[in-house]
Parts: sequence; structure tokens; C-alpha cells
Amino acid sequence: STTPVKVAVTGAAGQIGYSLLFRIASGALLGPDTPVELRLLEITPALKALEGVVMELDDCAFPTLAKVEIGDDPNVIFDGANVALLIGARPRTKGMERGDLLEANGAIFTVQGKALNDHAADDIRITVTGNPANTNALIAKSNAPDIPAERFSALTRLDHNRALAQLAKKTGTPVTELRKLTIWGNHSATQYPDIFHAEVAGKNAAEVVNDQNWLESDFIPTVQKRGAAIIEARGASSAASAAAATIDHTRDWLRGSADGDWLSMAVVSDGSYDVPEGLISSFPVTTKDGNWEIVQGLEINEFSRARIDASTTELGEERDAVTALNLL
Ligand code: NAX
Repeated sequence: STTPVKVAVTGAAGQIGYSLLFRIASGALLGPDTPVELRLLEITPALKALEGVVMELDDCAFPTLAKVEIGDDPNVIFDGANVALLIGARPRTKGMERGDLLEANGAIFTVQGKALNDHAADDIRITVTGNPANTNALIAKSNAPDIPAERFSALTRLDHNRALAQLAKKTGTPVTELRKLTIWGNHSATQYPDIFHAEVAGKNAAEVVNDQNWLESDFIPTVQKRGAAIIEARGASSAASAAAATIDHTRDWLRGSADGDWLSMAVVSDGSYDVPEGLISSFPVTTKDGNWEIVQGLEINEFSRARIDASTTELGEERDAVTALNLL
């Protein structure tokens, strides 16, 4: 039998965790033939709730679930991890300033970055879902100097999937017929969903849509503000869709993107498309064997340029703020 792949998940007793763990345990991340060991991190007061989740995992009797380890010490939980899904983060609470939020998350992601650096397996791949995801990934990366920078990523796949759903609806086309959509920039309200290179059943999406008003006043703001719309409707933030996107992102990273298509992932910038080097920003990427490459040579029109710049400017400001807090 094969050695189980060790998948570490932080914030495991939270809402996203409750959707995510059962899917990973059932093979949705690594396939039906790969045994998985879940290594679940929580803060001490949430360990009891996490024990309840583990009872339910047991009760599913998943054939692919080899083992579950839980705890509150990242140095123990990240030991030997091949994949780390960093979901747990400090949410913004009432009256909290932006600086307080960055500082609270800095305390989490500096510690977790160091723990990954010291204890994760050599083939570790890290996906940050917890917000502010791009900057949390930057903090973790900066605190893990022995892990190659390209092993860190932040989740913009939920935004990508949301954009696919909107484009499918507008064009009356199933999502299976859509290709090459891109989310650029930050996982925030400044993100830019780009359909100028996208394809609908093999035709250019912007030409198929041919509706600038929809693009500017409907599509882009709907994707940017979808998180808030879910909270408004459900009374809680996106959880099952965020879990699904975390799996899509990590599965495609490990197993490769489809020929003739690409994905959106926030990864460290090499200066491509004038995104300042070192920022963790969303790009169109192809993946193969656990590695990603930024798609090169796309023509960026003026409309897109302004929106990419606005989002990467925001990322630069977040980087300046956490630099000033000595978190990098
Ligand atoms: P919950 O508040 O339900 O769960 C978060 C869990 O993390 C809690 O159980 C908490 O105890 C735990 N936690 C906090 N600090 C921790 C630490 N230092 N170590 C380990 N665990 C810790 O939030 P949930 O709805 O699951 O969302 C989790 C994160 O995902 C939030 O930051 C949220 O903003 C972010 N999201 C990111 C999305 C994305 O597309 N990138 C979309 C969905 C979601 O909003």
C-alpha cells in the first residue's frame, strides 16, 4: 500500500473546514486511490469542537482516510506535511482597525510560516485561504526562507469560479465550454475578473458577450462583491464554495491544468505584466506536476491595465503595512 499523503488544515473546526475535510477524506483532492492523513490545527478553545468533527469523519468510514491527527501546536501538526491548507485566520471584528487586523493575522502567519519551514516535508505545497489571503501568504512565505517561494499560493479560485458561473449564465453556455478566464490581483473587492482572453465555446468571450455595460456594471462588481452578497443572503460567509475552490486550486496545482485552459492562482510575482516583483498576486497560470507557470504574452488593453494596477497597488499598500509591523 502507498504511504498516505499528509494534508494539514488550519482552522479545521470552522465553517470552511466542515465542508473541506469530508471532501478531502473522500478523495476529492488526491483521487480515489491515494490514502490521506489529515493533520488538523485549531486554537485550544476549538479543540473540543474539532474532536466532534473527527468523530463524524470516523463515522463516514472513508476508504481513503488513513489517519487523523489534531492539535493546537503548528510545530507538531505541520510535521511531515506534504500539503498545507491555511484556512484559519483572525476575522475582522467590530471596531477593529485595518492595522489591528493585519497585526492579528501577522501573529498567526509568522508562526505558521516558521513551523512549516522547520517541519513540513520537502515537497510541501501551501495554499492560503484565510483572509487577507494574499498578504497572509506573503507573511508565511517571508517567515519560511528554506521553502522555495513558488510553493506558496493564495486562493483566488473561488473568484475564478464565481466569474465562470456569471459568464455561463450571461452566455447561456455550460461552464464546461468556458476557458481562459483570469482573476488578476488581490482576493478583495479590487480583484479584476478578465474576460478579454476568455473563450466561450471556442470564441472570444468579450466578443460573444459584446456588452460593455454588463461587463462594467454587472459582471465585474458582481464577482467582486459576491462574498458580501452571500453574507447578506445566508447570514454567514461562503463556506462550501470556498472549500470547493480550495480543493479545485490545490488539486489542479498537484495534478495539472487542462490542455488549452488556465487557472487563476495568487502566486509570487516575477514582474510579469508589470505586477511588482515579490507581491503575491493572482495571475493566469498553467500547472504541471506540482509546479505553476504564469501564462506569458497576453495583450493587456487599457481597460484591464487600469484595473490590474488598482488591485496590485492595494497589494503594495498591504505589503507596506505589514513591513512596517515587522511581519516580513
Ligand atoms: P470560521 O471563523 O468559521 O473558522 C475559522 C477557524 O479558524 C475557527 O475555528 C478558528 O478557531 C480557527 N483559527 C483561528 N486562528 C487560528 C490559528 N492560529 N490556528 C488554527 N486555527 C485558527 O471561518 P471560515 O468561514 O471557515 O473562514 C476561514 C477564513 O477563510 C476566513 O479568514 C475567511 O475570511 C476566509 N475566506 C476566504 C475566501 C477566499 O476566497 N480566499 C472565501 C471564503 C472565506 O471568506
